[in-house]
Formats: sequence, structure tokens, C-alpha cells
Amino acid sequence: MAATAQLIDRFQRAGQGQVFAFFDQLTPAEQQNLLSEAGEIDLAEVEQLNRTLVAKTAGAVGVDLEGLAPAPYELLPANGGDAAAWAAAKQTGEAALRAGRVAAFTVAGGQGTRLGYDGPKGTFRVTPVKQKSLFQIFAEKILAAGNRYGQPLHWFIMTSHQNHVATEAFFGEHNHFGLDRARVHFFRQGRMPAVSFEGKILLETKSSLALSPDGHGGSLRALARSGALDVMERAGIDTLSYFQVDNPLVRAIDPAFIGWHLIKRSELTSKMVPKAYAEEKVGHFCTQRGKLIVVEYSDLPMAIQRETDAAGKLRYLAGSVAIHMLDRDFIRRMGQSAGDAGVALPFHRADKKIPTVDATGAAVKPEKANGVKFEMFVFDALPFATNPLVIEARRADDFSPVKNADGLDSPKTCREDQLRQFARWLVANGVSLPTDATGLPAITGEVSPWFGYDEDSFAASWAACAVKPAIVDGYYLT
Ligand code: UD2
Repeated sequence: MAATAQLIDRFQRAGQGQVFAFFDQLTPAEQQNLLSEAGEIDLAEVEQLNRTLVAKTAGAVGVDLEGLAPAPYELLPANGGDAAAWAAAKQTGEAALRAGRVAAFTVAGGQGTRLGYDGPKGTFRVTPVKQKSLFQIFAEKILAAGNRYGQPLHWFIMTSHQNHVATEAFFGEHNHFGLDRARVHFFRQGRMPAVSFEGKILLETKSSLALSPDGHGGSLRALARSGALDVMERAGIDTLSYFQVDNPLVRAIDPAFIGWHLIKRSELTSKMVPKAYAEEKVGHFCTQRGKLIVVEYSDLPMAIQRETDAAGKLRYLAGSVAIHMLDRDFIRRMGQSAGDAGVALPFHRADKKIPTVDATGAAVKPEKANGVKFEMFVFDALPFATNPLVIEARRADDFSPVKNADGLDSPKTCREDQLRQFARWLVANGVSLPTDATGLPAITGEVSPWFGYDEDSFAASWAACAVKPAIVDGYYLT
């Protein structure tokens, strides 16, 4: 049988023949497109997901809560943690940076639908004065840290099929923001087909499948498959600093975080911030049967999220802000296919409105969820890691994502959090800058990561200014 007929036959035997319902009406180029997309699909995997995730109703896909307890974490010195241990961690992290063992890694494959922004999310402009894009901020932090430790850093960026070309073009237009382009590595994440509630793979058009990114957990496979891990190995990099594209406040390169990870011989270390309120939409670090896990807010019953201890503090306080340190060999182990390694990240089900076609081939834009997408989450790697660790981070210095057009986690809240951070750094160095009760200064301004990307680098630059710059409305330190 010819390859085409064989492929179609395999889909038919798997009960997925509808994928080729319009095949005879397509042009040769369209047929080729559909065949190539169909060739990407692992039918056995889809069959298994249909059995385990789709066949049950959304309500019945219960999460196992037995034996769940809040996870322990390393407290910051300000909150009672061991100051000497933090100082040692910072020193170890700085030594690793000077030795060139660390690279940055941004997951930027998401679609940014909630923000309503058309284009790769990393191109969204967020800073108060210069309107720098998310990508530019990360680039400058990475450049500045490379200068500080005398070792230029590599930066890995995971894109999706939808935004890969636009992302690379954006970097090209901006001359890679001054980074050595040989050290900036883009690669696409994998994709998964969406299925109907009956488990049928959906067509997006008559000649294409409804495919979507396989979640940030797909980054482990994608790092392995793309050759990124080999690049790391050749460059002597064994530690990857992982952060999300939507969070400009992140300490992209944080020596203490790196140091904790290395000292504890952890394969996967994560930052937590105390949840701001019980209903905050973040994952929760928990333990279960001796393993460290993250339970998403949508999976943890609200009664548990609201539980408090005797002192009135939230019991499940440790919120996951999607900032991790990953060991290269661990990624290699997790990035193999399930068959090779015997371990694999689980998929999660998300019910979505999926544009598709009806029985006549006419386009359908559904008004309510009509199918299921499958995604992997990177934090599901925690129970597979040796010596996994959680450390506390200060929200004000690590986390202010841009997710929604207005309200919480919006461009406005993020801009204000940047202004508060700059104000804290200035005040800590003797500048008098009036702020309101939340720390928000009355004037607008901006500190370039070149000048300071954390309190230490800021203090060093400030001290080096023979004549201190005037801090007036619209100031820009660079
Ligand atoms: C994520 C976490 C949540 C909390 C929060 C912090 C999950 C399920 N939840 O929520 O617990 O830590 O972040 O901000 O992770 N991405 C890809 N490829 C994909 C999907 C996402 O690269 O296929 C990237 C995306 O570009 C972004 C990040 O992953 O950088 C987060 O994606 P999200 O917006 O879907 O996560 P969110 O806000 O639901």
C-alpha cells in the first residue's frame, strides 16, 4: 500500500477516519498539508488520552487528594530563614555564573489569548517610560548578568508553530538587543491535536487539523529534540534558569536560587511566593506520598485553599509562580519519550472553544466549549526529580505577570510593580522619593537592566555614579 493510503487506513482503523472526510475535494498541496499534519499524530497516545481523560466527564476527572499536605520550603532570611545558608547559596550561584554553567530559558509558546494581544507575547511593551518589550527586558537582564559575572550567557527561547517566525523576526529587527546571536537559540515546541467530546480528532479546516501547543511541559521534550541540550553540553552548561514570557519582574538570573539548586544537588528547584489571598490563581506546592507536587488552583477544592492554621495563616500558602531551576541531565531523562525512559509527564485536559468545520466542511466558530485540548505542565516533573526543592521568593522582586487586559495581572498592575521596585532600590540607596502606602511613587521613571537588574547590581551602579542623577518625573537610568 502506498504511504498515503497506509496513513489514511491507520486513521480509519483508529476510528479517526473523519480527518480525511474532505480529502478528495482538496488540491494536491492541501492534501500534502493534511497528510503531513496527520503524520505528526501519535494515534496510540490520542487513544490513551481519550480513554483516560476524555471518556470521563469533566466533573469526574477527579484529582487525587489523599495524603496531601503543604510542602516545606526554604524561608527567606527576612522571614526566619538561615541567613548564612542564603549567603552561601548566593556565593555558589555566583561561582557557577562565573564558570559559565548557567543558561536562561524562556517559555514563550503560549497564545496570550487573555491579553487580547495579537503577536508573540514577548513583543508586548510593558516598561513605564521606554515602553520596552518583555523580550527586550529579559535580553538586557541576561546581557547585564553576563557582564557582571564575566561570562556571556546563552538564552534558549521556546516558541510555538504559530509564533516562531514572528518571534525570530522580532529579534532580527532589534539586532537581538545587543546579544550575541550565536547565543540566542529559538526552537518550536510540539503540538497536539484537539478532539471532540467524543474523542474524534477535530479538523480546523478541510485541509488542516486543529493542532495546539502541547503546554509548557512540552518544553522538556522540545529541549531534548531540538538539540538544545546538546548545545548546553558542548558549552559546559548544566543548569537552566526557567521563566515565563509574561513576567518582566522575574530575576532571570538569580545567584541565590542557582546556589540553592546546586548545593542541595536538586534536579528541579522551584520558587514559591506566599499566596496573596486564598483564591489567587496559582499552583500550590504540596507533598503527597513522599513526593513533591504542584496542584493547580483549578484542581484544589476551594475549602482546602481557604484552610488556615492556628495562627490564621493559609495552610496551602506556597504559590507556584512558574520559576524553576532545571538540571540538564534531568531534562534529558524527562525529555525522552515514555517508551524510552519509562517516565513521562501526564497530560491535562482543557475544554475549549475550538474553531472547526461541520459535516459539509463549512467553518464553525463555537460559542461554547466543543472539544478538548491536551497540555503538559512542567511542574509535573517535580515528583520525578531527585532532591526537588522549593525556596521562597519575594513577590515584589520576582513576580508581576501580564495576563489580562485589565484588572489583576494587567499591564497597569505590572507597570506599577516596576515603579515600586525602582523606588525601593532608589530609597535603599539614600534617595528621598515619596510613595503611597503601597510603595507606589508619585513620579514615573525607569531603571534599565543595564543600570540595575536586582538590588545588588543597582547599588553597585548607583555607588559608581560620581554625580548622582536627578530623580524627577520621567527619569531613566541606564
Ligand atoms: C501558570 C501556572 C500557574 C502560575 C502562573 C504564574 C499552569 C497550568 N499554571 O498559569 O500555576 O504559576 O502561571 O504566572 O502552568 N506556554 C508555552 N507553551 C504552551 C503553554 C504555555 O510556552 O503550550 C508558556 C506561555 O508562553 C507562558 C507560560 O507558559 O510563558 C504560562 O502559560 P499560561 O498563561 O497558560 O499560564 P497560566 O497563567 O494559566
